[in-house]
Amino acid sequence: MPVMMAGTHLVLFIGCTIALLASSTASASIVEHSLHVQNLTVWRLCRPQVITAVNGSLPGPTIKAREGDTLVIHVFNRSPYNLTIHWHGIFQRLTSWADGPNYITQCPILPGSMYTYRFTITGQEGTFWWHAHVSWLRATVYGALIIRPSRGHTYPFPKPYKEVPLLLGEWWNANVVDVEDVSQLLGINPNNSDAYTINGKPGVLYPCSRKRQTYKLKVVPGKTYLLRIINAALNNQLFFKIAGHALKVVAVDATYTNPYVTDIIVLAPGQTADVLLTADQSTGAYYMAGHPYFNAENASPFANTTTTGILIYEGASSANPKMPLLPAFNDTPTAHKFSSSLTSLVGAPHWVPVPSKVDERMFITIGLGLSPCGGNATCLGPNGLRFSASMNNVSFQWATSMSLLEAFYYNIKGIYTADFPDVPPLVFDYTNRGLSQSPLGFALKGTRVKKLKYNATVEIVLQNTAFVGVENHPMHLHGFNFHVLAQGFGNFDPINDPKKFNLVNPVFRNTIGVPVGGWAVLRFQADNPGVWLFHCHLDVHLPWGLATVFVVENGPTLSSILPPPPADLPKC
Ligand SMILES: *[C@@H]1O[C@H](CO)[C@@H](O)[C@H](O)[C@H]1NC(C)=O
Ligand SMILES: *[C@@H]1O[C@H](CO)[C@@H](O)[C@H](O)[C@H]1NC(C)=O
Ligand SMILES: *[C@@H]1O[C@H](CO)[C@@H](O)[C@H](O)[C@H]1NC(C)=O
Ligand SMILES: *[C@@H]1O[C@H](CO)[C@@H](O)[C@H](O)[C@H]1NC(C)=O
Ligand SMILES: *[C@@H]1O[C@H](CO)[C@@H](O)[C@H](O)[C@H]1NC(C)=O
Ligand SMILES: *[C@@H]1O[C@H](CO)[C@@H](O)[C@H](O)[C@H]1NC(C)=O
Ligand SMILES: *[C@@H]1O[C@H](CO)[C@@H](O)[C@H](O)[C@H]1NC(C)=O
Ligand SMILES: *[C@@H]1O[C@H](CO)[C@@H](O)[C@H](O)[C@H]1NC(C)=O
Ligand SMILES: [Cu+2]
Repeated sequence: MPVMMAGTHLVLFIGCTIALLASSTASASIVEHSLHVQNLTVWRLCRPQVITAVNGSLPGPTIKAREGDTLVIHVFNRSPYNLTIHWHGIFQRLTSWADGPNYITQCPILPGSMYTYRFTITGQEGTFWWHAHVSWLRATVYGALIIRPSRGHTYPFPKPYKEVPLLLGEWWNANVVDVEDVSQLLGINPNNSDAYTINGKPGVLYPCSRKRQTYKLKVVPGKTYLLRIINAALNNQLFFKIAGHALKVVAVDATYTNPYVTDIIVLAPGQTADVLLTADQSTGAYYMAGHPYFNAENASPFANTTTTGILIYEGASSANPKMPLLPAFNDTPTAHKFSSSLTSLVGAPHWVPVPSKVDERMFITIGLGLSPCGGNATCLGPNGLRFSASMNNVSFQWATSMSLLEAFYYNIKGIYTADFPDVPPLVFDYTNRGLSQSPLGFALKGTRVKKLKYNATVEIVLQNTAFVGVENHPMHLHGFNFHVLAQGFGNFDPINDPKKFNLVNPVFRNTIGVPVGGWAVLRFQADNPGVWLFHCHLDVHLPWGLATVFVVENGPTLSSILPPPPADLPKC
């Protein structure tokens, strides 16, 4: 039950000595929920499977609040695994402790333990989601997090008749933790998933899924629905389409966009899109469908199946729905057209202009590589090596003895080094497909972070590399949104490409699919002290090291200093 705190701007944290100013208008609420994480046996694809699930459902419960509210979420870990929860897209202003990534901002919640996440939603509204940030648990531990405008505020588009979360997911006929462990042990690609899902259901194109395992959305003719679409899949970008219907994109990653009408959307894992759908076609049934946008070159086979749900008009039969024609799996032009057509809606709620003065410039290569197997283990990757990934020739090494945030806060040495390089060690033809070995060599593992002064403006060129294979990596930044100034294919051209920067209304988001064999330029303002992970949101690449961390120092005022950790923060 939300507890009202009418007529006050002050929200006091219980068990915490500081008071935080909530930004909102007349009232802000405390929204309190419990999440119970435990084994659940579910039937999918003709067989039972034990999964780690939240509150006995897949996806887990949708959490709803308003801008300005304080969320208090008690997480009970009754699963056999270490657990943390991340609130994807939430800035966590002055609450870096509640961000969630394992060993970055906290130690895990041990099996049998609980932890309470407390944070206030300041200056953000839209479609977010929550998910586990340990191992591969997010395959089944995820749900929607919907932030509505604060009381008295409205959307910058006509109020929809209904709002519907659509969570796209990925399903294994296996224990996902085992799938991940085996691939790590052998240094190889993990097994592909067995299905994609819409709100946890695979749909009619998979065995035993026709009746109860197909998501259905009933609509009233003439009404407009706000679909809050979330790509919660582990390792695949997804095309999504609804037969016969136009989709009007009005927000991505919880920032408003100029309305963009399309019949196809593409989302990378971690991205969200708010889409208006009007039931303006002839009364009947229509499939919605999703399948991968797969762009890795020289890659092993991928999960090339298709998930479906059914849109049914009131009064219509669900028989013989029309099927949309999805793009080819490797249709990069269609994916790129969608991603590069989005612009932010100037003047919309929480709109932020592009900061003009840049304090820190970084050029970061992102890509796959190989590394020695290690010890006397046996790897089954190419030439007996293991797959690896790096940013500027650093393959991220996860800490294990404490979180980086504790090391930062208590000034403990030896957990990380603040020497993540601003540029790669070598300038080369990054996207040359003909190289038989990486000019960078074997990237060394390291917990190397980039330190930023409070409120520094950071501009990053992300450049994909071709060794092992080019691929569109969805890079996700914790703690901030970034402006996407430009993106393109091939090597970034420092002379001519800056002329194409959109400094007026670039899309403002938390996850960018960097074009395959290409580049993207981001800019953000580091106005939030704490420790923030920046990583590829394909879970297959995360343990390979496709990550780094920004450590943002405290600012000069009370409202720019990170408060102490919550008393119940899990210990390692
Ligand atoms: C939960 O599932 C795991 C994996 O299948 C299993 O090892 C464990 O025994 C189960 N725990 C309980 C309490 O059922
Ligand atoms: C999750 O389940 C618990 C236990 O049944 C319940 O108390 C809680 O309200 C549920 N949480 C949500 C967000 O539905
Ligand atoms: C991976 O797939 C292979 C072949 O289908 C299967 O034998 C193996 O058990 C799977 N591994 C895991 C960990 O699920
Ligand atoms: C999916 O991939 C398999 C090989 O891995 C191939 O035989 C099959 O034709 C592909 N299906 C589609 C729909 O592309
Ligand atoms: C190599 O394997 C042996 C036997 O399993 C083990 O005792 C030893 O610690 C291993 N060495 C390394 C470096 O992993
Ligand atoms: C990349 O890192 C490895 C390991 O530290 C090093 O051997 C190699 O020289 C580096 N590459 C370049 C181009 O400096
Ligand atoms: C942060 O820097 C911007 C300029 O980039 C400035 O406008 C703003 O006032 C600064 N904010 C704080 C809190 O210092
Ligand atoms: C769970 O977390 C604890 C505390 O950090 C750690 O000691 C333990 O090794 C972890 N367990 C696994 C299976 O990773
Ligand atoms: Cu990746």
